[in-house]
Amino acid sequence: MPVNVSVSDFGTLPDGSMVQAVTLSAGAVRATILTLGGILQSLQMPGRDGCCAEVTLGHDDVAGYLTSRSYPGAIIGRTAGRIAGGRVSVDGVTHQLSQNEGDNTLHGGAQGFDRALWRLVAAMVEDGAAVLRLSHQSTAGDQGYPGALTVVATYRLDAAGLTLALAATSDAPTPVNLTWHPYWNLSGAGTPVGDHVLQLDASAYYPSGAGQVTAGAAPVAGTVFDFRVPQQLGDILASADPQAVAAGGIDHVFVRGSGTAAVLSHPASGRRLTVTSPAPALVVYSGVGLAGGPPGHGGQVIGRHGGIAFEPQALPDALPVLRPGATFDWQMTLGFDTD
Ligand code: G6D
Repeated sequence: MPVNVSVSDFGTLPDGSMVQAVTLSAGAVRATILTLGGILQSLQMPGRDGCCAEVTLGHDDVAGYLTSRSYPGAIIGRTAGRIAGGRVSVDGVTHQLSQNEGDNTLHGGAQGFDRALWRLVAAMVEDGAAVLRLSHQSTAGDQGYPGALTVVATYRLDAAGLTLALAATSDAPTPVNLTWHPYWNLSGAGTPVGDHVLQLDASAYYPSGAGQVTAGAAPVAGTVFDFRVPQQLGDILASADPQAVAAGGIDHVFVRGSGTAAVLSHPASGRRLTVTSPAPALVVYSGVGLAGGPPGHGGQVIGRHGGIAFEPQALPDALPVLRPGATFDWQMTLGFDTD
């Protein structure tokens, strides 16, 4: 399989810094990643008709990413999800984090990892794969978090698919719960994902409470969130189930089993996305709040439910604390195939 890596300038940040774009290709799959936020800006894959379509939501300029409130394609940190009141306690000391969603902290605060300019460490062909390595240094006190955190992100594309691996180390105890936030629309047309079919390896989920801060886990059996059997997304997005109505669709934490985390398919095109990760939880977000954001690829209007995100992460009631000498490892692998 032909594998290639190329680097180009994408655009400048308000302070004049250049954002670079690195394109990894393996066969008919092509991924473009930005040094801004480690963002997956584009993913092109073939369908039944052979031609390649854009299947991840993104923007064609830096302004789109700085304007968006949906974290399209971004590496999320230090802590994914919501933290009530933005307060975390580490070893008995309470830290007030950046509160960027009312009183809560969402996805690492107002200037989370999605807004950082990551350092391009290496872009190369290695062992038959197209590889990109980025790094980010989050200083002590960044967004209110204790300790200085160093993160290395490694994207790897080969015949097996696209893997993102994250490795973090810290010089003091700090909460860490990293994830990745690409949105997927396998139609390539940007139409709502109601025509996609989803299967999840999850027998429990966390119903959302006030402010979308989750309470305890509950079985999916007997609920519209039972995706152990494949379901058409349109059925849940239009469901009268109180949890689906309150979230406007799907915006829930699912408790992972030991199998493939998620399989998303688009019967009309034959495209299928397979998600695997060792993380114990998977947030599934059906893009409830995507409408009204900046234009997508080629000026495409991104509407409500215009994409679906799968965010492997820690369980919401078990926020990991990383201590000096340890490494926080996280990984997600995406398989792309066509029936
Ligand atoms: C995550 O679960 C959250 C959503 O609630 C949020 O709106 C989105 O990120 C931007 O998926």
